[in-house]
Amino acid sequence: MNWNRRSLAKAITLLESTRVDHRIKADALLTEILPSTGHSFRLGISGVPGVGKSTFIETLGLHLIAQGHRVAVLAIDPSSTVSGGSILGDKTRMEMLSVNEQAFIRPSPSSGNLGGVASHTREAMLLCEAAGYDVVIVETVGVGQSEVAVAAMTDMFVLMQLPNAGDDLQAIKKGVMELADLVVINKADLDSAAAARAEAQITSSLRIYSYRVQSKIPHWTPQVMQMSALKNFGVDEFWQRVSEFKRLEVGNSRFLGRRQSQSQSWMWERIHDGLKAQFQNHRKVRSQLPAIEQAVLSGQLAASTAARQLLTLALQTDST
Ligand SMILES: Nc1nc2c(ncn2[C@@H]2O[C@H](COP(=O)(O)OP(=O)(O)OP(=O)(O)O)[C@@H](O)[C@H]2O)c(=O)[nH]1
Ligand SMILES: [Mg+2]
Repeated sequence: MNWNRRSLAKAITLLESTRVDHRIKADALLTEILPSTGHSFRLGISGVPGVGKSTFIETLGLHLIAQGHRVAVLAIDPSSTVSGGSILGDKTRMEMLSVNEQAFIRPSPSSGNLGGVASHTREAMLLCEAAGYDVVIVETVGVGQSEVAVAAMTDMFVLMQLPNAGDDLQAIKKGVMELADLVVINKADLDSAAAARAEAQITSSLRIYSYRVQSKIPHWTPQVMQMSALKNFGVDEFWQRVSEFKRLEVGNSRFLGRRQSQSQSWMWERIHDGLKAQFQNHRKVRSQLPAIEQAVLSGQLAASTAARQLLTLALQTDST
């Protein structure tokens, strides 16, 4: 297939459609392109609003394009699933990258739950790979579960922090820290002493959180570095670290292992979501649900018994 940015954008729109005939076409397309996917480096980037994600991705993207790469940027914005609007992926703040022929920028799908949005983004990532983008960046704001979703679809997960983060460890949620392969302290130009403090503090907390077993096989351990995306300081070093991560993880087969387990979890996640949707739409379930739920609330029926009754209804082959 011959792709340009317009046909890629149209194909992604097809993937995001909820129409049944579109979904059939989209699945056929995914199956067709699958052999040409997987050849990119998938980089996840997360951080609180204003940390400098857009500034960094623009600087990094242009840097990579200058080296001959083609860069796609996809966004998962948890707020868009609530408001229907997209605060991420704003092209205005990646002005130079968005007009570059070697870049493709796509904002977050603006409808559906996080699971659905994440699934669309994964599929969009496959399309970008088939279209020849060899670096795919998936961006998310550091709120809610979206970081888990991004870490679960990328080869390397990067958490961006502000220099003051180390002072009170405010934005550093333990769970998110555990996901990070690399923590970048951005805006180091504003306060170098604070950035150095943050680096030391985050380095020591990473050691605490890091539960990775010691092994003789060389492997990557989470790292911390300083950067100024605005002043283009540290961006070169960032990519060197990414390359080192890739070299090590490909060498010890963890790279492939991570992708395989991601695909497997993705399949099961979609099965669970699909079953749940079918359950909720099942005619008999819908008609019985209010009464059964009420019986649970008033203490007449044990919750587990209610669940079994509803599941029995849903699993009856006659779904009319
Ligand atoms: N001094 C300094 N300012 C920066 C740096 N990186 C980004 N900024 C500024 O910080 C502000 C926010 O940057 P963005 O790149 O829009 O941040 P973001 O993380 O994409 O924010 P959201 O899209 O709202 O989540 C802008 O005014 C940038 O110019 C940096 O390294 N140093
Ligand atoms: Mg932004």
